[in-house]
Amino acid sequence: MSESHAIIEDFFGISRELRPEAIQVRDAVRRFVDEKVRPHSGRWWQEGVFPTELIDDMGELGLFGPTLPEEYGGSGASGIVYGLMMQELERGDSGLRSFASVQSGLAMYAIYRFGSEEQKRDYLPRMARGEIIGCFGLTEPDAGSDPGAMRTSARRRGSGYRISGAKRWITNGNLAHIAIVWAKDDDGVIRGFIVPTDSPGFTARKIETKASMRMSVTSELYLDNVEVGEDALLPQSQGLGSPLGCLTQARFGIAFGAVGAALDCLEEAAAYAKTRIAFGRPIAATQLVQERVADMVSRVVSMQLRALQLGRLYDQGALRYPQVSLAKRDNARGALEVARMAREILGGNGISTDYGPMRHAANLETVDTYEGTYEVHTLIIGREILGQNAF
Ligand code: TGC
Ligand code: FAD
Repeated sequence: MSESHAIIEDFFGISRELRPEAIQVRDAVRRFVDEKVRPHSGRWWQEGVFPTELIDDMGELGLFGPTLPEEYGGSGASGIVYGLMMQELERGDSGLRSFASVQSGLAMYAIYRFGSEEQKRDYLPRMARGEIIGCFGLTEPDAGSDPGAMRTSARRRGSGYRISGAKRWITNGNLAHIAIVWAKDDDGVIRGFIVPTDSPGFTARKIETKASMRMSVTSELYLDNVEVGEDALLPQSQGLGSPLGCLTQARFGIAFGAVGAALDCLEEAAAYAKTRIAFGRPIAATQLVQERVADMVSRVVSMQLRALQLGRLYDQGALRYPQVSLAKRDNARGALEVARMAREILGGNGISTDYGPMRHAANLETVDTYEGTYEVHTLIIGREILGQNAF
């Protein structure tokens, strides 16, 4: 990392608050992203390609399920270490972080938190190595912000279940070997199921029209009378609180990930401003560009402090989901604002994927929306403070 990048990242001395082992992990993931991702991310994004060849490396780096105990393939990492991993992946591209978020925070966490001992031993170590990829099917064509309105059903049939329904906007859908599918049982209670994606009646269709998150695979899932055994049910899952509990894990990672995207934009814009000459001097020497840069640094510092405190609460076992909502809401929006400002500083070059800001800005439109929109998190915070449900 160049000296000026270090000044930007540590403007408020964040690294001084991190344990040496956390810095070691952060820097190892940063090296991986610098060497294997950033040189190619613009092209992969343009081509709409997810680099599946990196999955083994990501498994070896311990990026899947890091907070889980070692017996299930994790490393018992702290929340802060998990967050820093997501930060560094999102420096490369939000789609790369999404891949890891879904694998770890959604699919693996659902099995860890709601699965049987047998399911945990069967799936988690292989998922930690990246041998089995998971996706998480909660959203439906007519139920996004309000997942309780889902229509997918799991009807009792003999000793198993028959699942029917459609899921939309599912990250990793066409890459996954298993889908965690949320469905209503005969009593209308939401339960989670591990559904192998090669089950008869299961189809995944890639959504090809995205102008955001182009490096990530996003799919529609169709389940047409998919038969699964009793062993597919996540036995501890019970009600909407179960999938929402998984979202808390992934939203936590997004709060850190957004910092990575913002840092990448800010660093690129600052470097560009120093070398781009207009009216006979570097644009960095103009007051308006300096004001922009100060605004960007200010937003990044706020985001870093929010993420760090969120990580501390996680590690103290004191984290509450409205706090995660606030951090996800404001860090996703903050990163989007930083990316747009960086794009402006790069002028015409700013709209090209030869540079990062436009790609990050386009991705961050999704980050601002998925895992609960800005408005949904606003209402979660409002409900927490005011005690009134305004959904
Ligand atoms: P509500 O009554 O508020 O809650 C039902 C039960 O769930 C509990 N709960 C939570 N528990 C843990 N974590 C959370 N974040 C929780 N939020 C709520 C709640 O305490 C209650 O428990 P209990 O025991 O009292 O029954 O339910 P509601 O129907 O009013 O809905 C609330 C609302 C709108 C906040 C919720 O439905 C919501 O969060 N909607 C947004 C949906 C969303 O975020 N979907 C994301 C899909 S996954 C995704 O986008 C992956 S992106 C890929 C990537 O990360 O890269
Ligand atoms: P809607 O719920 O239809 O909302 C539309 C608009 O109305 C939004 O602005 C919303 O904020 C607003 N709105 C809704 N209700 C209210 C209210 N009460 N008050 C004020 N405003 C309101 N889902 C998964 O399950 N798994 C995944 O892996 C996954 N990956 C995704 C990947 C991508 C690239 C994208 C784009 C989405 C992904 N999602 C996934 C879905 C995502 O979580 C939803 O898109 C999101 O929760 C919003 O739901 P919706 O799109 O149906 O919007």
